[in-house]
Amino acid sequence: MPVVWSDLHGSHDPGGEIWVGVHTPGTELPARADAIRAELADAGAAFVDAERQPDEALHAVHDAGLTDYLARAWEDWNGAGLPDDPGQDRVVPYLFPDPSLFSGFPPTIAASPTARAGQFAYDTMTLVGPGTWEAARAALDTAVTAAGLAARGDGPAYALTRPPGHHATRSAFGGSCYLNNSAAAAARLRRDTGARVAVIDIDAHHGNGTQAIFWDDSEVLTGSVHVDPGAGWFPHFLGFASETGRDGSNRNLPLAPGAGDDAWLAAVAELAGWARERGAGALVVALGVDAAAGDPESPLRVSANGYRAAGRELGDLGLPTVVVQEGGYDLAAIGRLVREALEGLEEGMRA
Ligand code: SP5
Ligand code: ZN
Repeated sequence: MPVVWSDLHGSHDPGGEIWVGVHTPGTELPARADAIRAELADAGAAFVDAERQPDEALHAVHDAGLTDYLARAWEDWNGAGLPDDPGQDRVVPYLFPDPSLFSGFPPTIAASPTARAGQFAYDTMTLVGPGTWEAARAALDTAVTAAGLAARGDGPAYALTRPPGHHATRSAFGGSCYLNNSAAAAARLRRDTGARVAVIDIDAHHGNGTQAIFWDDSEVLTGSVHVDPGAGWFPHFLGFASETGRDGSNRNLPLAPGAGDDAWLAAVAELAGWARERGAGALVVALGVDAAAGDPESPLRVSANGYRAAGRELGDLGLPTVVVQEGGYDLAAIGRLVREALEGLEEGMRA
């Protein structure tokens, strides 16, 4: 299947993560996308450059407040001299305008770039540097380009997106995500096919941003299998089975830490069956490969064969399909894991 790609991913280097106030190295690195690309090139994949999409593609899933902020965040931070004083070369929030502060009225946009960051970021780990906006925008363009190809009906397409997207909501960024690539792909599939779209998220973490974006939309089904937030895992506050969306259009299947192929594949099959029963006519697979045993960001223990089997299960739906890259942080393994998932999907479609 075509692999849609943008060189601009490399202009985003978050330069680490600030976690509990400590600067840690972080795992969402430019080398991730390069490792996946190298493995798919070895497998003989055809690469297609992402096409710049109109702003409508962005605003189908994001408020202008967030996109206007992100587009200027680095320049404003740099312009205020913050890399020199106090010596912070990434945009980092320090103050979060909790709704309880405001007696129901909306906060004004803060004048200081230091405060403004907390108005749009919901964590301290998702840092903005000089090329972050260009890369995030290119990742969304990549996903939407792939969705356009898949909607033509000549087979599935894979969007090799970085930075990832499924934690970004309509109006806030976090979880290493800035713009929601999978959601933008779903919106494009919806527009081009007119069909009900299912987003099936098999990243190790709950796809909270995608859930929130489509919560009220019964024409976009959102399902996610992930490590149980109730066992202490990101995104902590969301991803519980009780979150069913308006009209039951959302489905969460949390798994215990340590769960492996059997439990995980049963959940993937459950989500696939649910999408089929509910009349999905097009599919987005939010493909995180961080559920693999050995990934540093999750305690799930899925194997490479498990990813291949998940691909087969989802391919067997036989729908116009776009696969969008989300997480996956074990640099030595992620290329192979993605390849297995994509080959499994192609096998499932042929079967
Ligand atoms: C797209 C995606 O997979 N995002 C996952 C973001 C989860 N990051 C949670 C990080 C939680 C703190 N990690 C501390 C690591 C200490 N070694
Ligand atoms: Zn993840």
